[in-house]
Amino acid sequence: SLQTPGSIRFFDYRPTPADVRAEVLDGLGRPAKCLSPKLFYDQRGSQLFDAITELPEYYPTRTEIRILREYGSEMADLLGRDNVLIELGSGSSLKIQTLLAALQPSVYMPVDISKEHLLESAHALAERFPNLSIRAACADYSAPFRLPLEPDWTDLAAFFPGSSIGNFDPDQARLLLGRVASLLGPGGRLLIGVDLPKDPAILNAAYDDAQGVTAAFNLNLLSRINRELEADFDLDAFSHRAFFNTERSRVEMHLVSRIEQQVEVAGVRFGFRAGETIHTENSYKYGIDAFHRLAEDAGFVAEQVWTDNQGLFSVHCLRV
Ligand code: AVJ
Repeated sequence: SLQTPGSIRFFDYRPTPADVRAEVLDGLGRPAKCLSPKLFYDQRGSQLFDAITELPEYYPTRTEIRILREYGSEMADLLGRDNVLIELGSGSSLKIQTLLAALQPSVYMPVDISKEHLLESAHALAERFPNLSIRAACADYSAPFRLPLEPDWTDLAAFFPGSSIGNFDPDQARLLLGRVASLLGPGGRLLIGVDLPKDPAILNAAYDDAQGVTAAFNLNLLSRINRELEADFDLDAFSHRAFFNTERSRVEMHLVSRIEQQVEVAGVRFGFRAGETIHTENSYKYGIDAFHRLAEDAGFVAEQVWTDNQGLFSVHCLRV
């Protein structure tokens, strides 16, 4: 571990960098072509995602923050204070800032796959909360992961905002929640943001906004592949498609080939029929009962749930 100034300690578990080449070739080689949504977040993609969170149509971010502000002290009562608070996928740690004053953890442990992002936001947080002890862990929580926990720390809580759980298929989501439950141990609490099913028109607009920011976010995947894998995707020959799949309760994002074409990626040729798609993201939406079932299958007990007054988004408190 590396000692940085102030109250920050940094632990690098060196998440193995995704083998982008192998992943892309595997996804494009399947009968139903797909690419992992993890690949969205290069530098430009992360900027575009930040822009998405400010769009009028993209309700999740601002709605979740409103819920956290409104019910922060109730959440703190359930999560407990003076504990160790782990945040999964902390990113720029914006949401936790609305909760820190209420939660008053003795240790805050942001976990993120991006080292730069993690260090930058840990330093910003240390300046705003000079008395907070921060243990930043660079790790990939989508696979089994280690954390810098001390054996005598028994009072653990976790925060998993943004409905990021919705990017996993239900089976993977159950596995991930199960790992979090065993990491927290008996009595541990998880505060988790979950987007709710709703009028498809609202969902379709949220993932296909009028300004085309989400379209740019989706298409940026192809620019990234062009740059990193010496590919020759013609971005004008693909279009963004997003829709709510009611049967599976998920928003799907695709890149649709406008024409019949061939694309070369890392020396391999892929044919596209006109109208053929690359499936780039699922964003599952769970009603309260459906999420309770998932959480209970993973070893949690549902303790409390808060929503906004329009029923757009939910924040659950779960107990191990
Ligand atoms: C980062 C998974 C919460 O699914 O809403 C936003 C990503 N994709 N617009 C989501 C996303 C398109 C986002 N999450």
